[in-house]
Amino acid sequence: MNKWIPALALALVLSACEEKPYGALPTPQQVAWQDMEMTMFCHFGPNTFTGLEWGEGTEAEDLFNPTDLDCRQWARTAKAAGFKGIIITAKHHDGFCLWPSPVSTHTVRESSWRRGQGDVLKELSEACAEEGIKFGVYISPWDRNDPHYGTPAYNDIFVQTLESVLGGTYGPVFEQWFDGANGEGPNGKKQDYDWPLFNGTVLRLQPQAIIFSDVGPGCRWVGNEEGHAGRTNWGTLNAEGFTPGAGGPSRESLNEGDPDGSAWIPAETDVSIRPGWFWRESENDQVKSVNELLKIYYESVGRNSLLLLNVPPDNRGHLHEVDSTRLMEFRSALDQIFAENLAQGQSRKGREWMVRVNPEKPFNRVVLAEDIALGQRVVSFLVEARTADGWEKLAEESTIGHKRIVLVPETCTSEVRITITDALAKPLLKDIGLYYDPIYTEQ
Ligand code: FUL
Repeated sequence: MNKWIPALALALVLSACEEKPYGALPTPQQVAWQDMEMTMFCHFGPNTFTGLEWGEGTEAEDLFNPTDLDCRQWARTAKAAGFKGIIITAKHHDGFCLWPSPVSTHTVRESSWRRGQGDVLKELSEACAEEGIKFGVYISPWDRNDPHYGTPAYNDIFVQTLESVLGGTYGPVFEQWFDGANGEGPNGKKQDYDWPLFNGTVLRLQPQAIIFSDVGPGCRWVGNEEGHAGRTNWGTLNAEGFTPGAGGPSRESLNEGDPDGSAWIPAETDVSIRPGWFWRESENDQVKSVNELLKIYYESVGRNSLLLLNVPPDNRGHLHEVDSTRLMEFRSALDQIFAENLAQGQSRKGREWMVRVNPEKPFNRVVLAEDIALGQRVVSFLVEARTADGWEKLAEESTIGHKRIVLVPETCTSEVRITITDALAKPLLKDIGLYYDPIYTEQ
């Protein structure tokens, strides 16, 4: 007999058992992106020295003068806190470039910082590579400095701006962040952005990059800057006909996604650890508490979203000690909460999953995960605990996606039942976990 026949038969049997994908699917890059779960945002530039949120674009280049830039400290801190990458404001709305852009005269090169030889992108990309975390960039299309802004020539200049960052000098860029802001330039005009051209340029130079904008294509804005994804949150969205910024979908759609969305565009939750996006001395005592950070974690990562937490470097070029200490406290809280999975084995019958638990050990968090590579399916589910009088409802919730953390009352039981009450296709749970959080208090 041909020795290949049994192997072929086995392959056929295996493929018959394979689950079929459903609906819009993520690319492998989008699956890897969502697995990162937490990334760090660094807003840094002239605003760090002026206290403004939106610089005018007329600031003297010499204003940018970090006294002790230490990108290794940013990368080390980010890594120790569990962030898998850093996205830096390479160019914010004021137009100042943290690298010597060949198409701008408003850059680090025109400043006296390091005698005009400095390059923040170079230092940060090298520091990220050394620490083994990823490097990403925010390049604002809105530019309050460029004299061409508001004319068709600006779109080509913006392409050259992108080329100088994404062309290879700084290595792989995991995410390109496009905010939708479209204000007036120095001549009082607004720009008609050529999004297909901008997105095409990013993907030509960095084909693996995830492009963030209000409507993707790689990931979408979550619809608020407070750190909350929708309790219902689909990774899919109907983005046709929408553009980033004012032409975007409603904030509610961005927050919840669309169950029948034709494209996989998952939500990214961007929020600052401080009141502002940029560092200010006066806000050193307003860094979010561990409890606030845990709430944000539960309502972003725990609701099928990636958390992009802004930790803005200070005017020395350090992550301030108040922020870095808070991040370590946040990390140790997460480590403590998720140290022990109290689920002791599970079995499945149709749409019901039974999970055994040691009745001596309380839990108050239920963590569920779908296999998103095959599409997001679960519309609603029920969590119940076995009691002497039958099943007691602990929670009734909607979507799951990459990860769903359900906060339930502190419970001791021998068995937990998860029932998928509605699904777009056969539900596929990849993971079920039960944990005990002794730290977070709901407010
Ligand atoms: C917005 C900007 O206008 C804010 O300054 C900040 O950078 C935020 C993350 O994105 O579009």
